[in-house]
Amino acid sequence: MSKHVNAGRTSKVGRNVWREVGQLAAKHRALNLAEGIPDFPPPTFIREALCEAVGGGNVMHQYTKVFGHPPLVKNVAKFFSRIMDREINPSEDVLITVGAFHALYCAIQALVEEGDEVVVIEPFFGIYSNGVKMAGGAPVYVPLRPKAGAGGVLSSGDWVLSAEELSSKFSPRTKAIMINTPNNPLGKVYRGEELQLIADLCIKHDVICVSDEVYEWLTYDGAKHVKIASLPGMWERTVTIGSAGKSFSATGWKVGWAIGPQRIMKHMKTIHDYSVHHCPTAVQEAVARGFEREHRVFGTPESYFQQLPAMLRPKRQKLASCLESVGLQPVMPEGGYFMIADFSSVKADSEDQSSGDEPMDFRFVKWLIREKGLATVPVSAFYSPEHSKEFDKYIRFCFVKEDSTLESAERILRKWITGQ
Ligand code: IK2
Repeated sequence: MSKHVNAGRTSKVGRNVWREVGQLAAKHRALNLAEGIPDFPPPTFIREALCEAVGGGNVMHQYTKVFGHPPLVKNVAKFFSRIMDREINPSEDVLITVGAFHALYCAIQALVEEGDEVVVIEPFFGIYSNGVKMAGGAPVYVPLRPKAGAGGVLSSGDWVLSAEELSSKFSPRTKAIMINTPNNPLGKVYRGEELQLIADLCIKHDVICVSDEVYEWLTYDGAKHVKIASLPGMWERTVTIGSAGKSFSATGWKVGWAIGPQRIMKHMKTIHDYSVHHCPTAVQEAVARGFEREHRVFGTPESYFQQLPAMLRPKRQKLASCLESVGLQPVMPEGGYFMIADFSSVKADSEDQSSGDEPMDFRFVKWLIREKGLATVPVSAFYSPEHSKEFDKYIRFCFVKEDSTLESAERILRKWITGQ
């Protein structure tokens, strides 16, 4: 027999729910409220910037600097210096990556080694746990749970951490903690005091915080996005990650960034250097121009970072009202562009999805695609095996969609549940 072809790390990762749902949705030509992909185009100014970049000189078609195209690095540093109210050094504190995904990969690979523990708050985006496991580390999970006694329509703000549980997970082996605010899939926007609790633990145990803030502009109902890196003592131990795909509704461009102190960034740069090396030049140029414009119009209604949440607010309401009216209990997100809903009171209508070993939400999602032509995502996929059972009565809907798409989803749900 030949040797194993794979390295052990490839066997450490769990199932890929995105691929499973995506393939089934394509097979059944289902309406897609599963993936976090806008079905409307990015704003005109940034599309024009890309056309200009592509139509520009030869330099736009050749390699640029390895750690980021200079205009983008400069503009990211300038923009976030203003947001974070501190001088961000473009050549030391910023790394441009292939989407936020690659920034997460570089952070994990740079920080985590065999035997390290990483605290991962649930629900989490898949690479947090799989990335840590592939690096030889051990994820240690802490779930957000609905507050005891919270009744009526829940808000994502009603989902909280237990301070005791969280602090019990820090040990001498803890290297890092991974947080996501606003959170995918829940929409939770962490309050200042919740971030302060995390910050205090990081400082006490000398732990690095990887803060995934790809939905930072998308907050509703007065919720304020707070950067944990801006809390006292946290700049030195935080990597803040962002995404042009999410910020400018251009997910296919795959431009992301990591911002942090040079003592961490230099190691992330090493991983970047020997994984992708360069990122594509023209899209970086376009994003650089996008940031230049956003810096100019920041805080005015002209700013896309204000326009996008303003556009999404009624869509969020539309989806929530539709879900409620058909008996799916939504958790109102205070941020991001996803909404989870409890389907337990309607599941009796779909008996054929109640058999087999799969988690209830996986079966329900597959049934909904196959029988009703609507694609969503099972929420237990965002939890560890030890906690997933507690959360398998929820599915995730995405509302960064045209109104007509949301109306089609509403028609499907109404027809199924109310027969009208
Ligand atoms: N971090 C989070 C929390 C994300 O949600 C994403 C984007 N992926 O979401 C798709 C989905 O849940 O349907 C990323 C990081 C990756 O961002 P990027 O596209 O910039 O790599």
